[in-house]
Amino acid sequence: PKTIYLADYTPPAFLIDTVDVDINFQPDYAEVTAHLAVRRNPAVAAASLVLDGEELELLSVSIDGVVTDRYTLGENTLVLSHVPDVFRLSTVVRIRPDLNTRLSGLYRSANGYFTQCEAEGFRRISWFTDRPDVMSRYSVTLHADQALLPCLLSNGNPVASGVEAAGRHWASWQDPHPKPCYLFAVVAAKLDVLRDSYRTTSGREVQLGIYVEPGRLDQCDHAMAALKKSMHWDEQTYGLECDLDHYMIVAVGDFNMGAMENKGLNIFNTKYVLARADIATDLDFENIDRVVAHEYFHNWTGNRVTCRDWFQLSLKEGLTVFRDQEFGADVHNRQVARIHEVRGLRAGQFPEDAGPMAHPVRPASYIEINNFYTATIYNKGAEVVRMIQTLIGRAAFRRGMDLYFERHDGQAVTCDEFVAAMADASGHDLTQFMRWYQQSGTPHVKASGVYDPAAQRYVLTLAQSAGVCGNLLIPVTVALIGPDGLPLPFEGSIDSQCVLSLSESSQQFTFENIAVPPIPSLLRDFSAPVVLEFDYSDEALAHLLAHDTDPFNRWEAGQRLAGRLILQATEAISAGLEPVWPERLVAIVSGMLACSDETAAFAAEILSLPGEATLAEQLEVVDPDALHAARNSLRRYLACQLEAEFRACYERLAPLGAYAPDSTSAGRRALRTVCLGYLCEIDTVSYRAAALQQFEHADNMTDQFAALAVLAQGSSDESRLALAEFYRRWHDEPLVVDKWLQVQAASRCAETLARVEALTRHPAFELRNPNKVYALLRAFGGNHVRFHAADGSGYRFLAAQICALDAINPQVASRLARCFDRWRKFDAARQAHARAALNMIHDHAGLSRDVLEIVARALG
Ligand code: BAL
Ligand code: ZN
Repeated sequence: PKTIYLADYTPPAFLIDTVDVDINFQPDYAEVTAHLAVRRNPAVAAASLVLDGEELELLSVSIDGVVTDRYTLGENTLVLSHVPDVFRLSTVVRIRPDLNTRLSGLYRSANGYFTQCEAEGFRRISWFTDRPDVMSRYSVTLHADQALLPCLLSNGNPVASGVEAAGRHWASWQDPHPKPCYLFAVVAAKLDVLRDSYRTTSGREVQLGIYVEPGRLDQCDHAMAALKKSMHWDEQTYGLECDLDHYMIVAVGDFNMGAMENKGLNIFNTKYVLARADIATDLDFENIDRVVAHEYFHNWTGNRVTCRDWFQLSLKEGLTVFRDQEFGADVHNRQVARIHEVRGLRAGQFPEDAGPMAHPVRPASYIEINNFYTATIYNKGAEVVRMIQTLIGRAAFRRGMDLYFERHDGQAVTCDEFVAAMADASGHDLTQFMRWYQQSGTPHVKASGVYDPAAQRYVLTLAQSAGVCGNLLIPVTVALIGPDGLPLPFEGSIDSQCVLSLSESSQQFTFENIAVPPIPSLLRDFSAPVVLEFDYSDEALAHLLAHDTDPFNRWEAGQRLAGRLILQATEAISAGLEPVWPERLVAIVSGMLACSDETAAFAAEILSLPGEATLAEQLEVVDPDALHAARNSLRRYLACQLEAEFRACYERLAPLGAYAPDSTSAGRRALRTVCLGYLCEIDTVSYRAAALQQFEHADNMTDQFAALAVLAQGSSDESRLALAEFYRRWHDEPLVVDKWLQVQAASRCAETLARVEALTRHPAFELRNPNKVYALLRAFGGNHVRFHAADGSGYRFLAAQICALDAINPQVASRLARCFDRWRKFDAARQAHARAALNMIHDHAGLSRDVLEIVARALG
């Protein structure tokens, strides 16, 4: 397969000003007629127009209304030589949406037809120059059977509709905004709709609609509220108003991604729309808020200003994730939101950045662009945007956003243009900062401090690891915590903290008039996506955990302390010794259990130990069994030492009334779940009975699923009973069935692999449905101790599933293949098993470009 390089970018040779598409849905095919107003780009000298197409049955090509055969059909190209400078190109193709199992382009799902065009799906619908810097005005007409497919939707505004012979109907839509073809969408389906409206600050009335499978309107209220909240937030925070008359969200159960920001016609995975207290957890409610907001925010950051090419993907994704993070922090719990972001980054992005798929926020090359919708583009990209805000300040950042839209509204641009707007609006030189877009890998920052009591001076030295592009500009937010737990004021500080700019390989920062020896609180609020090394003593960490005024760093101190102890215990267990746990922890945990309702969510985070995949990154060679045993041993130790406290806390946090998804009640539930988890480590009948009691009597999915998840970690009768009952109750709710699959695939039980294998044959599982694959197979691939089984059984199982899935849906198969990323972290025997499994995938006949790129890099 061909590698595509950023350095090879050239502007499009032809521009397409308007696109008129007509799609005629027939029982086993669709006929697509497209009329394109094409004109030569005067800036580019090229003789031929090269169009992209995939799996299109070409019926005719016309130029200015005259049918022509003067074209060349390549494997995935249609080349027209010697075309006029300005002309109307018409093509007619036949496509087979019912056979499209890749879910890219136009495809069938349970209630009708849906599209997904990002990144390169439009070429599976019609011949086109499928690249984001070709922007056109679209008119769309759809024809279909009226009874089977009553809703006919596309981008923009409905302009006309009518009936046709034989029980068919048609509808036309016009999108006034020029857009790249990746934002094109149509839906032809039988759906119910929840309608509402929103009046913008300037008085535009926007009609809102959420379209779902018939019978599910009672699961749409939360998404509608989230949409209105996001619209308001973007007006308040960035002065950005909705530019549409119609904003529609359509939910579909078969969808490769989470959701898609098509102009005015967002298509969502049902997972991020449907919610009701009895079927969705607190986390589901919060994720819906975030994803609805994310797609809405794309309307400006992505749609009004889009990407010049796919190497710039983070221009829209990093920025939009940053915006949805800030929205989430404002409407939920800012401290806990930041902790979740960093947990996610460490569990997903840091390993990616240290593995075979490491790439810069702006990659230099790719084989398959769908493989680059990654944690690096999205989450590290968001951290990069956040660092700009930290360096230049919130007010200047807002000015930078205004300038970005002033300069680039309606354009397809690059990351350089975004950063230039920030630099110009703030007066900061961000030249060095651009290296964050060019360099892969997680930087390490080494810090050390020296206190001089005579001079009352504290000197902090910060050093960064050298990267291939040179030193980065790293914002390090710092405070100094005194022995009494109070932050020490110092010159130049605001609220006793400051942002240091680390730009050289090593720099010293001097703090004067420091009367007592401080403990530095470094990288506050996780001010940069780096690994911070500072030789904190256990006492210093306990002090920060108790007193740091930065909540993130309080949590961080706890994670550092627990992580250090677990890694020491892992070493001991590997050497055949029993781990020893210091008593200090007991008092700390006991203190956290005495929290208020308002701080319960935060306490739950402190009491949740770092995960195995995150800890594994700190080891040279990972022994997953020892790591797993060490982490569980610490959980059991704390549970035994603090049994009464955990029990009292669990009882104190019993539900106060009917379920509400607000953050305070969610925090109570989160901490109660943590307590139940610790208590069940003691593995007595009475705690399993308590979990079963919670499972049976919960009036909401959060509590019910939490109890199930705790029980599913064991193989007790209670566990079997709860799993069977859960499926009996919920087998008709696909999203709840996903939870049932996921909880079994994530179980630490020795028989998990056998159970997962059996579940692949269960009627609840479908290899064709991405949500089912993610719930069962990807969850198993993320089950550190079971996927990395010493005998290689986990690797062999997943490799076979990847090969089978690749023939159906390469995009999803390729995501599954990423579970192998860190195979080189393990011992030689495990590596041999993983290599054999990867070779088996690599040699599989007919392997897609998608999976090939991942596996070749892994074997690289
Ligand atoms: N643009 C792909 C889906 C998303 O990030 O919103
Ligand atoms: Zn996005």
